[in-house]
Amino acid sequence: MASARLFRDANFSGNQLLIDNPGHARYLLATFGFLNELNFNDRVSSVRLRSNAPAIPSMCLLFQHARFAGDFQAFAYNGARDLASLPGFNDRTSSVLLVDHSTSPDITVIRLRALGGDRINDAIDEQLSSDNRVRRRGDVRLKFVIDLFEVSRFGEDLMLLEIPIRISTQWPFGDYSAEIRYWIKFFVNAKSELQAAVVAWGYWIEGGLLTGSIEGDLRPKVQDNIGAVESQLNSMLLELNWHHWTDVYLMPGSAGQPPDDYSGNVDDECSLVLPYADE
Ligand SMILES: [Ca+2]
Repeated sequence: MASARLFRDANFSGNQLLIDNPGHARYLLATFGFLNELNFNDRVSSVRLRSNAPAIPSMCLLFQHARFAGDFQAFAYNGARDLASLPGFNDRTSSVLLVDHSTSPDITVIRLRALGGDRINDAIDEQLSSDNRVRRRGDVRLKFVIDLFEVSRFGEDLMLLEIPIRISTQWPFGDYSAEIRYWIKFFVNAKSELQAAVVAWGYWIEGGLLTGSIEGDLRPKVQDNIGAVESQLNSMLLELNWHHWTDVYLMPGSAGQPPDDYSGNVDDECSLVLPYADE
């Protein structure tokens, strides 16, 4: 098993809460609801990490917000590790993720935002250009998502592609802000190539008098674009077939080579972990 014991106070004192991953699942989720119910939301001040499988690089990630969002700190362990205090993260944790990494000696980590660069914004701008009332109002965001329970994908690693847009309307109504969202699943196909599929989609539109009519317009477009988003992603992923990938999974932020500690913000980057086996 791999586990994290959370303590209310520094130096392993005060009330404690055990989070256990007995079967070495890739991801073990301790949600906001779970922490909050047991009076541990924004209360964690020290942590004991334990694993009885030293061959498996384990990691404990503390997140600032519910739903594994916001700032996070990732702590690596493969035996016993004690965090007597949490500098910069004291009393902030609102959800916790335990990760057991691949045991493969050969792993490549790819940071998707860094890899895609401006091409991601450019590709989206091209898709939006068919409608002159719609334009992008910021960078396209790539986010790690692990609990999309709304479509029964709790515990599955997905990448949220979030496109902030502005929709102009007729005078006197002004502009409306909106966001288009696609949730992406990465997988390795029978030829050991990396591929991606859209498994869910959605949108948010600023509230107002025209929200309903904007939605009537936007909804079919978001749905119609699924194929274009998938083919653009897959053409970008073609560049990554320099190994025979055996698996793929996601980590939030700019992950290092496991089992390195790291930290960041979920909104900033999303990393692919790719074990491989070359002939
Ligand atoms: Ca918090």
